[in-house]
Amino acid sequence: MNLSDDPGADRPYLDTWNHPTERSTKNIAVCNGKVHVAWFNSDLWSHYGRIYYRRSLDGGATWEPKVTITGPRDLWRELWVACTGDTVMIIYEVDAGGGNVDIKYRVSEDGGATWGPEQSPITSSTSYNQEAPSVALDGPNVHLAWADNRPIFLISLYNIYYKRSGNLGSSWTSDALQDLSDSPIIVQDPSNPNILHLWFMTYNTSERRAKYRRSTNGGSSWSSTVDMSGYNAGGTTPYDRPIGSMDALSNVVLYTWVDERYGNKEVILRRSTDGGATWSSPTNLSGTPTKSWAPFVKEAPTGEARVYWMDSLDGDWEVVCKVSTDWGATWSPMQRLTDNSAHDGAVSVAYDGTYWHVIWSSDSTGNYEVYYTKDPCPTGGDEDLGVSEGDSGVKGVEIGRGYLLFRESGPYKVFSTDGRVVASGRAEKGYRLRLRPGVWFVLFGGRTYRVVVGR
Ligand SMILES: [Ca+2]
Ligand SMILES: [Ca+2]
Ligand SMILES: [Ca+2]
Ligand SMILES: [Ca+2]
Repeated sequence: MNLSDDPGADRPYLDTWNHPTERSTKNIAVCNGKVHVAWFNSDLWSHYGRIYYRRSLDGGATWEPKVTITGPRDLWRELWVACTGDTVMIIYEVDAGGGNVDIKYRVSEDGGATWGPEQSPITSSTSYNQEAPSVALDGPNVHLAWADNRPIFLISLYNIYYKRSGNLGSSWTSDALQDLSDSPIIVQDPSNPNILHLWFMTYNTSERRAKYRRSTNGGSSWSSTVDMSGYNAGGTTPYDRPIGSMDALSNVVLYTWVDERYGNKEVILRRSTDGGATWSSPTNLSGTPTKSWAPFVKEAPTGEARVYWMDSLDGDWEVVCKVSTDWGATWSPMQRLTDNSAHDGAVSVAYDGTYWHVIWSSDSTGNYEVYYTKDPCPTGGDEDLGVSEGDSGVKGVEIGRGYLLFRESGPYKVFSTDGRVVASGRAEKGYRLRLRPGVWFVLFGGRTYRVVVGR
């Protein structure tokens, strides 16, 4: 679904070509069945524009009209959307003039119906750059991480900072320096809210690595830095940074980044099952010969996990995905969310207990739009996937009353609409798989079909 549908350039990341370079974007959040999405709207080559917001009150089925969160004004590249209950925060960068970047935010306490005034979480050293805000919300508690180039001993380099608020930002702790570098992502484990995880990277002439810290006491103190990649990402442009993301649930932490130790840019995963104390060895999650970029990883309480990323397949870019049903231990083959000649990317994902909600953007209309789907991975446009009972000639599968009939042999997987695998195995020609009436997604013969099984 085209959420933005506007003649301006609509992108989750305010760069010239829809290609995050700092860290993976997070422009969607889901709480209490309400889906919250925000994005930049500008002229294609300009940072002058707006931030728009849209919400759905019915889990993504229907959407209210977009509203303006800020602008038109000079903005910067990144924003972040988070929610807890009916509290929603949109935090973003603005260009305060002369290349001075500041962080601002607005909060809604009624599920996105109305929004409070713009606020500034950082009030010291504001003439320097404050960038890359990332927040975790937990009731009235706000955990904020950002990057800041205020001078330390007269040297102005980017460092990561952290601060928190216990009252939705009415007051804050002081700015707590973490470590040298940039692009933080802060993640709270909903099962263990005192454990906070900090993703960040170093990217300078001597070191280009993905890094990690954690707090086990709600942000009061932090561990020393762990060098997660242990390898310098190659290249010297912003498009070579070890970009990534992270998620944590029930002490399972999935940590991703990008480098080319496997021969080209790949999405690499390390996994912790003890809340970030110890980590698995790196594994190559993407495994494509093309450039893999900007992974977004998300876990569900069922043990299902998804990773979506953008990959330069076919010479253009596609959003692709993999599914795990064992907390990230093993992963499905890669599937395409998009399959077109446009530049598709900047994907982020939220899970609401039933559905996976996915946001990305594409220039298929010529001026960038923000797209939404709650279909599982893999999927595509509903139009080219939908088949119904009685259809014939559909790639080896026939739908009957209460069953699927396989007209060819091969491995299959059946997903419920919330993305759970409900059946899998190898079908022999003529095999009938019994399915309850309803809507299912069937992966067979390398494609996914949305099928409707009648009563
Ligand atoms: Ca547009
Ligand atoms: Ca500033
Ligand atoms: Ca690759
Ligand atoms: Ca494409």
